[in-house]
Amino acid sequence: MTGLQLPDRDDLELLLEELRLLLANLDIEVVAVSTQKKARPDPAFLIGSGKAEALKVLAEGSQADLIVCNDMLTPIQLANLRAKTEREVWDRALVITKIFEKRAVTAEAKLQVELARCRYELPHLRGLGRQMSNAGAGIGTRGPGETEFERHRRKLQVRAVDISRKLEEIRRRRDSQRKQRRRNGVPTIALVGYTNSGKTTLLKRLCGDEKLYAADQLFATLDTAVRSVRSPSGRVLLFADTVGFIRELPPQLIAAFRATLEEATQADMLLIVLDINDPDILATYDVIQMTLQEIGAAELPRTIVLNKIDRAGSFRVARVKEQFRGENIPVCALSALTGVGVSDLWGVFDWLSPRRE
Ligand SMILES: Nc1nc2c(ncn2[C@@H]2O[C@H](COP(=O)(O)OP(=O)(O)OP(=O)(O)O)[C@@H](O)[C@H]2O)c(=O)[nH]1
Ligand SMILES: [Mg+2]
Repeated sequence: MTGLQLPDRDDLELLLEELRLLLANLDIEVVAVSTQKKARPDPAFLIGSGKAEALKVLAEGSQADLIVCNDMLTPIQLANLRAKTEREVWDRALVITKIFEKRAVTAEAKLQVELARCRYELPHLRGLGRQMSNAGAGIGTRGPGETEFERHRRKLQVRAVDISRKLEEIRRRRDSQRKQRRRNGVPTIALVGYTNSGKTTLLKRLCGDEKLYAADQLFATLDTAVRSVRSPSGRVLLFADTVGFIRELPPQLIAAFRATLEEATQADMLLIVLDINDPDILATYDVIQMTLQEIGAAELPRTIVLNKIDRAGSFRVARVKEQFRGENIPVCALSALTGVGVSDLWGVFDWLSPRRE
């Protein structure tokens, strides 16, 4: 595993720790870590070329088959690192995409992941194709690899367009369902937050549907699930579960999961679910803010849910609540797993009414 310490990056440790966890979710064990301080990424290797050489030695010494880079690699950097280290090389975006591939169950999730994969591969193919044709071609002739690459590239392009069309249909269907709900006067509340924070567990607790899948793994949920719930005061509310966020979620995935994430952008309120035991809870909250901004949901009314209080002491609960007080947003501390504190949540929905068209 390798990563760059750039001047504007103060969370490399965190990113690497998270990358280790992401890899564990693919049953991959990290045997060695190598980082480098640099003013800016090297265009050829990301890390310096000497460091790339050292990485090869490190990989040999620790018998690593795979090199995983925390930073996003350009097609050229990826090809160069592969050649230099004689190892398979992945970047963070590819690791996350692979977990999504592993978790996708429904047809929609599979299509979305495949689209993200196509969009990830296309620029890489272009880079490789250029390299191959430069290597073998004389002036005015076609490179030996070019036609093969071109064929594969065109196939991917056609597939990407095809999937986009299917997803667009799904989006339209969802949109008209949402409009219908609004006409019926039912407000929608979307559960958003970091992966593994307990969104699905909270939805299970609220609606009692045991079939919803919650698990101690990253990206357990890749689909939206919308459930109607009757509040203690007798109001009907809709809750939408969504795909979890993570630091540096690849843009291809955000784009491909638009139909799913739109459930959040179109909601009347967001429940931002945080794990109260997260030692970097404020940094995590910032990541969520940024992701919400990217998907266009930053302006929605919100409530902060500090989850998993069954595993935190009362001092911790009070302290984290205090930290969020300045945000001027309702904060609710609860345990989705045991149900403690969940009854306090209902009050925040009292004034909620569905958006007008
Ligand atoms: N101790 C404790 N564990 C919890 C609580 N809520 C959720 N969990 C556990 O946290 C893990 C993740 O829960 P999920 O509900 O799947 O989390 P999620 O936010 O939906 O995660 P993704 O779908 O991956 O984004 C599971 O093992 C849950 O049992 C809680 O209040 N207390
Ligand atoms: Mg979930």
